[in-house]
Amino acid sequence: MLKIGIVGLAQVGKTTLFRALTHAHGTGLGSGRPEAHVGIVHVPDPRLDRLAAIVHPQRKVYASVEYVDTPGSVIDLARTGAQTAALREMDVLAHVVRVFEDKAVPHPSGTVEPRRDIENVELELVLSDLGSVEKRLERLDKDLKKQKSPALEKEHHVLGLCKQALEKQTPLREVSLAPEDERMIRGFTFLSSKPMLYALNLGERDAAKTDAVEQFAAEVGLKQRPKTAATAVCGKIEAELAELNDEEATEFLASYGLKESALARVVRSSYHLLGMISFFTTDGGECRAWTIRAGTTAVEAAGEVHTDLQRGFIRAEVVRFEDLSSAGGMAEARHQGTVKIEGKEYVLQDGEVVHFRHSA
Ligand SMILES: Nc1nc2c(ncn2[C@@H]2O[C@H](COP(=O)(O)OP(=O)(O)OP(=O)(O)O)[C@@H](O)[C@H]2O)c(=O)[nH]1
Ligand SMILES: [Mg+2]
Repeated sequence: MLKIGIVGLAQVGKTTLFRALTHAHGTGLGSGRPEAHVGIVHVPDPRLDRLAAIVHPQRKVYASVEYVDTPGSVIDLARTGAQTAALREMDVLAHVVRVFEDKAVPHPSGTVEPRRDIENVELELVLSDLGSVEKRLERLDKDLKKQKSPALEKEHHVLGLCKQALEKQTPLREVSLAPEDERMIRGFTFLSSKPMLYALNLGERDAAKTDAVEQFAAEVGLKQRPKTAATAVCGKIEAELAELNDEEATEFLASYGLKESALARVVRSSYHLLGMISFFTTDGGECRAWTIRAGTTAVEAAGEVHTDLQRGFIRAEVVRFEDLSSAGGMAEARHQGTVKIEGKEYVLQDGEVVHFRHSA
């Protein structure tokens, strides 16, 4: 399951956002409880809703993601060894950036300056990684003096590249390494290598503009950079939204001129950053969304559903969501010729509905 760590400076609205996200779509586990810091939430997906309306399954199972709320400033977390471990487990860091002005909530640095906060946090992640890299390089130097080894020399070389980048304050997510080199250093779970989603926490005044994220991103100095994305939220509004039922929520959003809650946007951006896509199954009385990496083959995807399906894989029947939706049913889609039979090596595309044929 995708793990999204909510990080940022102190008092920027992390917990407010976390509660809103987990309360609104929580699965029950930890959601909505004031003391909870981990919450598993369903990923809203209108495509799954539409499929269920066609297929009439007994159950509808959304994909889920895990949000982790981190307390206080991420700078303090990155500096204390024990806490960094929690950060290292995350797939994505959602950096909540304070943009809202509110005299009742003093900013620890005295003024609200998103650009400064973004730079400070980035620098801290870079420094934390530089510390780890230097320590490992020292160790490698010692070992290589005792005995030459191609594997260690290779590691030394790759970490050397990382060090060079970090010394120039370039986060590791911007360093392009060969896939094998990337695999080699994956175990270090460097903080600056994690995809970063900037969640700009706007004030109520700007709530209607959360759709216009580009404008705010430009104002706070965020440029298009590798493995980063920006989204805008309004913590206060999201917190209110979380208290409403679906119908009320839609109305409430509309009153602000918004189409969807922040959850959908946060999840979508995170998926996108990680190159994740969804496919659907409708077997066994269950309509279900699955999350896979882009590039996953049909036989690998079968393994996500069940190891038996992977082992006994024969063929996959694949239809695009749009085709099934417009056909209004599987039989009609077949009739229209949009259901394709694919083999093991077929690469699944986002939004495909798949039925795996397998031998027992
Ligand atoms: N006006 C306004 N206040 C907000 C917004 N989001 C959060 N706050 C307030 O800011 C204060 C801090 O919010 P929290 O969500 O606790 O912030 P945090 O980042 O979790 O704080 P720490 O965990 O202590 O670092 C609270 O008083 C919130 O009500 C917002 O969008 N607008
Ligand atoms: Mg908090």
